[in-house]
Amino acid sequence: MLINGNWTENWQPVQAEDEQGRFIRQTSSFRNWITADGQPGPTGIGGFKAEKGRYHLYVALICPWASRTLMARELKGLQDMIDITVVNPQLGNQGWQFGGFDGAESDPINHAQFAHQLYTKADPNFTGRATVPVLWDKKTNTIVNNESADILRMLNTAFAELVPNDVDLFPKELANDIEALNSTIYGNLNNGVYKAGFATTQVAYEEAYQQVFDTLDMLEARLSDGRHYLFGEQLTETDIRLFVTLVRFDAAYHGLFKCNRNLIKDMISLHAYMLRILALDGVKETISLQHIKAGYYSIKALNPNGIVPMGPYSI
Ligand SMILES: N[C@@H](CCC(=O)N[C@@H](CS)C(=O)NCC(=O)O)C(=O)O
Repeated sequence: MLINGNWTENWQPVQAEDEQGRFIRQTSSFRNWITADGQPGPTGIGGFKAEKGRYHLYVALICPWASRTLMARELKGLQDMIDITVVNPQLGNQGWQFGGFDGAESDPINHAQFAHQLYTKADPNFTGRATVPVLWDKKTNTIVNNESADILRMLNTAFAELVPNDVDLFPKELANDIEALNSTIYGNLNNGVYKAGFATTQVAYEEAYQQVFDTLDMLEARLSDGRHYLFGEQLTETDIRLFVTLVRFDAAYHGLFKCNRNLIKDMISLHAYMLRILALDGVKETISLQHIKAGYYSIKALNPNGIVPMGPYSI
């Protein structure tokens, strides 16, 4: 991580934990929003007007948080508005690196070697982890936002005038229900699998494992009435937030994070739902099982020899 703008190589997957050995995730630091007219969004300051080609998205294909933003970019048809760069999926002693892996690219904008250099360019005294996704503004040379939940939501509306699109990932009438289900899915599942994987005590692991599978059971029951998506026939941001975890589950969380009661493939409705979303235009292009496996299984603290499992299956 960076401390006052200096990189320290003492990287640990567990960022913080409570007295019971429970994993705690860092909160994001850049919280500005791209808006249609450049006015401030719900957090941060203004000045980030939606303009074609002005913004750049740095992502890792291993990363479920980055993957949310990539899916929104595809589903909202913003490929020509915002370019992307994919980092190397293996986290090294310098964190995320550009290039050096099949499908990983060099940085065409800042010519950085590591993602932490984007953070120090934006803030020379930055303290914190250099996470992806990073939404970069080429005009003012800074990070607009590094919180995927914000990016997912701003991409739903910011470019509406430039790229009219029927897809509404955050319909007003579902706002409260979306917030509530997002929160359950985030705590118990999106982050819950990390809590299981990075627990440092048996009790913290078992608690997280239980929450993961209780939530999967709840979602399996919800989807078993034949609905297409979590809220019926309309795909929302909650579906994106669930999908990115489901699609990584069997390849990474089941083995590496010890969430091994069953595979998603064994849950009939959830599996069908996952495949339904995977089949939407552009979604498959945002998923790389090769990056997912190589990335997760490169976490030395959990897999010291770096062996990448061959199974359980490809999608
Ligand atoms: N709150 C952030 C979390 C992003 C995050 O934790 N990304 C992970 C990759 S999946 C990361 O970059 N980790 C690097 C590190 O912790 O040093 C978001 O949702 O955008």
